[in-house]
Amino acid sequence: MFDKKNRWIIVSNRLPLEVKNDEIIRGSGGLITAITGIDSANPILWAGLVPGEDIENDYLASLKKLKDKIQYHPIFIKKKEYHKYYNGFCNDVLWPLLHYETEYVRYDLSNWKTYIDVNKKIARNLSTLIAKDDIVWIHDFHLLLVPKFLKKIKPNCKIGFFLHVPFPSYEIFRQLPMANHILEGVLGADLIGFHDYSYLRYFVSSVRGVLGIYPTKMQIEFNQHQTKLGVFPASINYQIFREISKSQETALLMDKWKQSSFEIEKVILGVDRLDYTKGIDLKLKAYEVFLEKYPQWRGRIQLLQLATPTRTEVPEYINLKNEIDMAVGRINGKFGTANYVPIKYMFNFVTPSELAALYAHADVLLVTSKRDGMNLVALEYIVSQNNDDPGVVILSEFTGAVSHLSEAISINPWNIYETADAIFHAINIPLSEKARKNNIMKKFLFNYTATTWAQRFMQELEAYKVVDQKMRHISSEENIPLEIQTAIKNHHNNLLLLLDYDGTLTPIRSEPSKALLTLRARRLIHKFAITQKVDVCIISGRDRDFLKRQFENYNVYLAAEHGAQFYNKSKGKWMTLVTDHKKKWYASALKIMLDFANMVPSSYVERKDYAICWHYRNSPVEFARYQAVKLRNELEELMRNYPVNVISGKKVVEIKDHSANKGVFLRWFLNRYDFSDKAIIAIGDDATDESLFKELNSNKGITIKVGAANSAATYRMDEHTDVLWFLEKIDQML
Ligand code: ADQ
Repeated sequence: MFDKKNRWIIVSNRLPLEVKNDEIIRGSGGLITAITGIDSANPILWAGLVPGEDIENDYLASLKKLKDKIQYHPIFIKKKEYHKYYNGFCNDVLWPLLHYETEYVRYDLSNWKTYIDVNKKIARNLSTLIAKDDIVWIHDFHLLLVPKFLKKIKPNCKIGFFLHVPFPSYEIFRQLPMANHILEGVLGADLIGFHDYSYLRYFVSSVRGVLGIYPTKMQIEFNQHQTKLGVFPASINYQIFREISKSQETALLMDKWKQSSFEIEKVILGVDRLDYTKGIDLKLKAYEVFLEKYPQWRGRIQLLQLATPTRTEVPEYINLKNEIDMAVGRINGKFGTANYVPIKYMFNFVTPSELAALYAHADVLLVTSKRDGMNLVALEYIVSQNNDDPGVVILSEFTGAVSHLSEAISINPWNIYETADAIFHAINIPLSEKARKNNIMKKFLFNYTATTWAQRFMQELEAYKVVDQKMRHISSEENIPLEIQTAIKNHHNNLLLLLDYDGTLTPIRSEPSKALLTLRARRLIHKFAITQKVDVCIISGRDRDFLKRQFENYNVYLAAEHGAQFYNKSKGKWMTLVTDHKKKWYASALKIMLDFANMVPSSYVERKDYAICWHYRNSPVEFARYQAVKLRNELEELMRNYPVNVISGKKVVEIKDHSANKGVFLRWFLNRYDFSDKAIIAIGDDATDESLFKELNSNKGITIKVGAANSAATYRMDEHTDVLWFLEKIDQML
């Protein structure tokens, strides 16, 4: 069951409150409408940036006076930094790119760096707020990296992310130079929500294309962390909009509208932020075509366009405003008379009652967005309609809302002739049909509110099984945990170290041959190897030649190919530990894989003794990926009666003897040699280390996972640099 007491920490770019002359002013916009519409029994804390210099005291004092169910947590930021992050990256890069408007994109490396810094700062700030059962819900494209940064500091905290804007197709998204960082950032979340299924599908294909991962069933595994995906269309607070639309104030305002346009028979309404994505230019063109094609309506119909000012200081937006102003002037000049204004155009903010009056007054709402994550205006219009004389919605097929508003008239806004005909059709729909349409959609919105939206999302996040709560964190900012120190001391400083290689002793490199030991790591291994008290065993998926080269002069045990081959340091000899079934499968698998290597440019086959890998990291991406799926299927089909596993890794397909397993190796190793007088510590970052951890846990050893993923290990560290710090600390102890 959903726990009503859990606090929801909602995080958005900005807090929805501004302080002006000691007064708190509420902002407007789709995200604010959706979040403030939530009526939840869970306590809500809303965190967000507040830009400005020396404003902390005033802001906090004003907040104190505010009476609100929601608590607010401001994160103060200097205006200059905010400008670079918000205008420089969010609005100059992400907003246009995510809306397919690539010609508006302006890259600036230093703005990207600021975006990273600000996301990091927010994550750090949040980490000081989060209590044990809090659930964190991060909103929108301004904060795409926060999930990763926060997960790193608070791995046990449930983190959700919701994208309010569209996610574009892979072909668009891949243009973003930092596409991989953005995806890695957001994949730190446990659940990612979208308005529409198409956005989810595009996200999955971008993850596949950019990161080379193959997500399954709405779930993505990246760096051994699972992220669930889901579709949660945002909604509005039905009751609030009904109440406002029925209020006296709204009725008075509506009368005013009626009086001011009493000769007008039909009113078409547009309510949009003045943004290039909203397609106001297309709306005006379509309206012009309508007046041309249906001259009988001239003098009897009016387009009321409310455009909300947004980013008014930015050149592109100034140009857009000029363009719209000119188009409105031209159309009014062309069709207007002394008594008739075809377009009434307002460029300002309005109060909720004024907006409700416009909604109730208009016969048709016309939405011509070129791209729109959802479009809450359409929902607000439907809910605000009077039951006796409801209006009709004409809705662009490029909005998320079109999937949920089944009775709206769907149009392609680029087809201005179709839109003109849709206007004609809409104003001629009989009342009974309009009522039928409005009732169906109103009923849907009565049941599916902003609260339902939030609860569905949070319930799914709540149900998410977060990483093992028991894993204790080892950090270079603290000391080695006392239990580990005691275990080492109890064994008189005698120690067996079981160490993975890639990602543990070295960082993961895209070129495996470049993942070499640093001087710092070499020095440590050398020091351990020469003391009598410490035994080191390197256990890796690498083949024996590579390990031999890396550890040539060190007196350490080596287990290559996940323990299939073992180097006995006292005898200076390699031995094979897996049963040799190789003859049965190796040659035929190799033949198939070589065929694929010939077919796919720049791909190659790596022959290990008990495994074969087909690597395609430098090959043409799409083609290679397609062939990788084919290869895997073919191998699984042909090898199904042999003792092998076929695994798809990062740009690699591997077939290996199934007894080549680190856990199996460890069991053999501990039986073969007597380490009973030694404390045993295993460190690894990979999925293949899990069998080793399980085996060692049952032998009372100390197991340490590197990275944030779930694991059977008892301890965890953030990254490979912490491993070196840890080993140095141990060295100092001995
Ligand atoms: P927006 O782009 O802001 O939101 P939208 O969903 O249409 O777009 O919401 C606009 C909001 O602002 C509505 O609640 C409306 O009432 C209000 N509004 C508009 N004009 C106003 C005016 N002149 N004065 C006062 N209020 C006004 C982003 C995405 C959308 C997505 C939402 C929610 O771009 O696609 O639907 O988030 O997820």
